[in-house]
Amino acid sequence: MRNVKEISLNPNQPADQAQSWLGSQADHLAAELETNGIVVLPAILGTEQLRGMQSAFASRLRRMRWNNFEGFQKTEHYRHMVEDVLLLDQGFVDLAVHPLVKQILARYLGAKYELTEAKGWKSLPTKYDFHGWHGDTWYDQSTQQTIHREIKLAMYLTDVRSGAFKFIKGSHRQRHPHNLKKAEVRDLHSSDVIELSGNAGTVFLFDTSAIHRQSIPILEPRQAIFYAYHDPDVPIQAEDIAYYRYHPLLLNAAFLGDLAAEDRRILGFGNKTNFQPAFERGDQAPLIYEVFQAADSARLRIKKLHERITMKLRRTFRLT
Ligand SMILES: O=C(O)CCC(=O)C(=O)O
Repeated sequence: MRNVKEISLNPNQPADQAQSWLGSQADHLAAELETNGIVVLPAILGTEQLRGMQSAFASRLRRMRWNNFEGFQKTEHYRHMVEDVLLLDQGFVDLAVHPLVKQILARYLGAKYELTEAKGWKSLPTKYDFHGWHGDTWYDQSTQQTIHREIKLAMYLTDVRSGAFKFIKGSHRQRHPHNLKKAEVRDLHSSDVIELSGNAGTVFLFDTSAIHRQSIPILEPRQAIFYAYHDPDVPIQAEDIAYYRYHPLLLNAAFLGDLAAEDRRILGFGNKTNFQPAFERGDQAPLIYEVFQAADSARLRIKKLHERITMKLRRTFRLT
């Protein structure tokens, strides 16, 4: 596997030289992606950019999202999910449409791909095996014969020494993606396993049809983001339509100042293919949600009452 430090981007090169250098790096990295199903990129973000992304992401991890408090979503025990990270900081957008990333993706996915999901999460320390070996299911396997291409870009926001991303080299595009059964896991060859520990800022691309997982035990919290790129015209599997997983990206106008036409396409500007008008989730909100809502309404009423009584007392006794 490529050592991250082997290649570095040089901002002082003349534009045409830089372009051809970029092209040859992209050829090289795309070939590695094609062979192994995974490739680590050179350091493509500056320290300041990384810091901005880390602190914006951390701000969403302080509490669970509720009412007018932004925060993480919690739908499982071991991960705090931060959806729609492109809203948070310029660095998340710059990473999504970084020239080297785009060139590799164009080689691997063709000319029609878009960024279809941009989220991240904090994995909590545990020894429990909460999410085993799998390939990512996303397209409708009941109608699609083709193993469709999807690439995830992953980036660590914390230094990762345990709970690293784990991947079976060369396992991409062999079968339709699925969760592996025990017998399939027993047949995996340990010599093909790549475990990707690395510092905050480590960026890698992998084909999501390949067998992968987060390794356990997770000894310290890990923060990472994962972007999914695929052709938006490929029919999505039913459960992701029901959840509206691949909703058009939520973007922040402040970060969209310098986009080229290609970037706007990649970010899905004007593409309504997977937009669901007046979308509402089909499942019922849990009872605890109703209880919190009632408790918060009571809190607001008591606050208002308290203000009115205080005002009245002030007027009666002419207090200031
Ligand atoms: O969190 C990890 O390292 C694994 C990520 C993963 O399995 C996925 O994105 O499908």
